[in-house]
Amino acid sequence: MADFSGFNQSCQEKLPLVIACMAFLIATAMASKIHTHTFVIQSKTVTKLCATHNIITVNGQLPGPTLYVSNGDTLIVKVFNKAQHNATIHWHGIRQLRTAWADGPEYITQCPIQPGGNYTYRFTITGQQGTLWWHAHSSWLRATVYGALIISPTQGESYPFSKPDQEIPILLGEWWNANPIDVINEATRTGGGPNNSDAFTINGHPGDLYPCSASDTFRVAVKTGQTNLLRVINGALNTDLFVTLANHEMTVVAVDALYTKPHKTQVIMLGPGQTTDVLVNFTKTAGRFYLAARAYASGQGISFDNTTATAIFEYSKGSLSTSVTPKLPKLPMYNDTKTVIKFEKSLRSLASVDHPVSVPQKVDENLFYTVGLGLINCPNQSCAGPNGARFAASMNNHSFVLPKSMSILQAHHFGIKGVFTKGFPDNPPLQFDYTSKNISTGLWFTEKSTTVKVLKYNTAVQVIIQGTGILVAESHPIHLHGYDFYIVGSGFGNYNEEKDSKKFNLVDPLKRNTVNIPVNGWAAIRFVADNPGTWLFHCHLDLHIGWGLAMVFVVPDGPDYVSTLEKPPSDLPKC
Ligand SMILES: *[C@@H]1O[C@H](CO)[C@@H](O)[C@H](O)[C@H]1NC(C)=O
Ligand SMILES: *[C@@H]1O[C@H](CO)[C@@H](O)[C@H](O)[C@H]1NC(C)=O
Ligand SMILES: *[C@@H]1O[C@H](CO)[C@@H](O)[C@H](O)[C@H]1NC(C)=O
Ligand SMILES: *[C@@H]1O[C@H](CO)[C@@H](O)[C@H](O)[C@H]1NC(C)=O
Ligand SMILES: *[C@@H]1O[C@H](CO)[C@@H](O)[C@H](O)[C@H]1NC(C)=O
Ligand SMILES: *[C@@H]1O[C@H](CO)[C@@H](O)[C@H](O)[C@H]1NC(C)=O
Ligand SMILES: *[C@@H]1O[C@H](CO)[C@@H](O)[C@H](O)[C@H]1NC(C)=O
Ligand SMILES: *[C@@H]1O[C@H](CO)[C@@H](O)[C@H](O)[C@H]1NC(C)=O
Ligand SMILES: *[C@@H]1O[C@H](CO)[C@@H](O)[C@H](O)[C@H]1NC(C)=O
Ligand SMILES: [Cu+2]
Repeated sequence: MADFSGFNQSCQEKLPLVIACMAFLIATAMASKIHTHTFVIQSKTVTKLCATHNIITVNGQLPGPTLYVSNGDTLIVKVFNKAQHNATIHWHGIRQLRTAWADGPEYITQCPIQPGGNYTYRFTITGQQGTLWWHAHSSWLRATVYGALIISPTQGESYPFSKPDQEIPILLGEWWNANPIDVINEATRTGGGPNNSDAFTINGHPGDLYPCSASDTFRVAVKTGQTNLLRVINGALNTDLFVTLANHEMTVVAVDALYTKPHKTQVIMLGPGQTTDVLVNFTKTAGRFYLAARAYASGQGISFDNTTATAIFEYSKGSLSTSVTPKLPKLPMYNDTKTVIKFEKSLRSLASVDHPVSVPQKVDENLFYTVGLGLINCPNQSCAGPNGARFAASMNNHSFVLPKSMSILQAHHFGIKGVFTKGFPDNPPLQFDYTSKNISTGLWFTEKSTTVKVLKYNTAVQVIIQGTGILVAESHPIHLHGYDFYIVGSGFGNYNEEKDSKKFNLVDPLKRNTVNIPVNGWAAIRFVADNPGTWLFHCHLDLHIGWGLAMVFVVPDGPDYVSTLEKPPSDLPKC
C-alpha cells in the first residue's frame, strides 16, 4: 500500500471536505501502484572498442534498468553499493515533493552510500508524465550508472497524440577507454582539462562506425506504416549531442517530460540531462537507416570527441540482412550554433486544456547569475591549466565546493551551522562586458565557497542566466533539481533588461528542467518556489559541476502539510 498518511492528515484538517477527500483517497489508492526495485551497484567486465574494461553498473547492465511507472505511482528503490566508489542515485526531473531526501546529489541532499552500504529511495510521482531518467550523482560515476525512467499518464488518461505503435528509449552515453573516475581524478590532480572521451553510445552500444563494434550496434526492427515514439535522453557526461535519423522526419512532442506543440525537424540537439520525445512515421517499404549522434561543440578552440555513434533502424520486410549498408544522415557541423538556436526557438509548450501553462506573470525575486569558467591559482604556477593555474568554474564568481561533514539538507533541516553560508549574491559582484572576446585577466580568477540562496516558500523567481566569455565562451546545460521552469527568453550577448524583458514569452514558453544557455548569450527562466528542500542548480556537464559551476537554492517549509518536508529516512547514509 502507498503511504496515504499525508492525504489522511489533510483530510482531517478540512472536515467539511472529508467526503470528497475520502473519494479522492479511494480513487488514488485504486489507480496508483507501488514499484519496488533493487539496484546493486557493482563492477562488471565488458568488451568494448577492441578491449576489455571493468565498469561500474547497476545490476550488471549498461545502461541500467529502465523503470516504467505511471503518474501517481510510488517508487521504492533499494540501492546496495557493492562497488569500490561512493555512490548516490538522482532521479533526474522528478519533483520530489516532500521527499528531497530522495533526490540524490551527494552532499546536497544526502551523504554518499559508501562501499558496502545501502539506502532506499522512496518517492511518489506527482503530476508528471513522459521521459525522465536516473543517474549516479557522485564524481563521474554516471558515465556508466544511468538508465531511463518512463512515466505513463495516469490510468484512464492518454497522450496528447495517437498512441504510437512502438516506444523506443534511446539513451545516449559517453564512453572512455579508461575508468572515468581515473580520468577526472587525473585532471583534478593536475588542474588541467581531462582526456576526451573515446566514443558516444546509443543504449550502451557505440555502433559500427567504431573499430571492433559491428556487433556492438543497437538495432531496431520497424514496419512500414508504423508511427513510433523515440524517447531520446542525453546521458553523455560532458557533450551536447545532435541526433538525426536518415531519410526520416522527426516530430518533437515533448522535452524533459513536458509536452510541446508538435514540431517537425530533421535534427534535434540535447544538452546532457535533457530528454526529447519524437514521433517518427516509418513510411519506406524497405531499407536500413542510421540514427546518428555526434557532438555540438560550442566552445571555440576546445578539443572534443568528434566521433559518431550510430544505431540502425531496419524495415523488417525483406531487408534485415546486414549486407545492406545503412544510409547515413547528414549531421550539422560541430559548431553549428545557428541550427541549435533555430531548433530551440521553435519549441513551445503544448498549452492545451489538459496541459495548461502557468507562467508567473510577475516575479518576487529577480536574480541575475553569471555562469562560466575561471581559474584558481596554484603554488608556483604548478598546475596544468592556463598560466600554471587550475581550471575552475563559477556562478556569480562563487566556485561551489561540496560540504564534507553532512549534506546541505541535513544542515538546513536540523539547523546545524558551519556547513554552508547564506547570502549567495543576487547579482554578479562586478559588472563587466560578460560576452566580450577580451575579458581582462584580472577577472579570470574565482574563489571557492559553499553558499546558498534562501527563497521564501511560494516566491515567484526569475533567474537571468548570463554566460561569460572568461577563458572561453561555451553553451552550458543548466539543470535545476526539484523544479521545472519556464524559459521565457534567451539571446546572444549581454542581457539587456530594458529591451529583452519586453520580448519575453509569457504565453506558451517551453517548460523543462535543463536549459542550454546559448554560447556567448543568456536565458531567462521562471518558477515558483513551492517545493521545500535544498535544490542544486548547476551545469550538467560533469566537468563543470566538479569545477564549481553550481549553487543551491534553500526553500523552507510552507504553511501546510503538503508543503512540509518529510522527516529524514532512518537509513539516510552518514558521512
Ligand atoms: C543495509 O545497511 C545497514 C546499515 O546502514 C545494515 O545494518 C544492513 O544490514 C544493510 N542491509 C543489507 C541487506 O546489506
Ligand atoms: C590520458 O591520456 C594520456 C595521453 O593519451 C594517457 O597517457 C593517460 O593515461 C590518460 N589518462 C587516463 C586516466 O586514462
Ligand atoms: C504520420 O502520417 C500520418 C498519415 O499521413 C499523418 O496524419 C501524421 O500526422 C504523421 N505523423 C507524424 C508524426 O509525422
Ligand atoms: C577528429 O579529430 C581528429 C583529431 O583529434 C582529426 O584528425 C579528425 O580529422 C577529426 N575528424 C573529423 C570527422 O572531424
Ligand atoms: C565552424 O568550423 C569551421 C571549420 O572548422 C569554420 O570554417 C567555421 O568558421 C566555424 N564556424 C563558426 C560559426 O564558428
Ligand atoms: C616554490 O618554488 C620555490 C623555488 O623553486 C620553492 O623553494 C618552494 O618550495 C616552492 N613552493 C611550493 C609550495 O612548491
Ligand atoms: C583588450 O583589452 C586590453 C586591455 O583592457 C586592450 O589594451 C586591448 O586593446 C583590447 N583588445 C581588443 C582587441 O579589444
Ligand atoms: C572574482 O573574485 C576574485 C577574487 O576576489 C577577483 O579577483 C575577480 O576579479 C572576480 N572576478 C569576477 C568576474 O568578478
Ligand atoms: C566517500 O564518502 C565518505 C563519507 O562522506 C568520505 O569520507 C570519503 O572521503 C568519500 N570517498 C571519496 C573517494 O570521495
Ligand atoms: Cu557548463
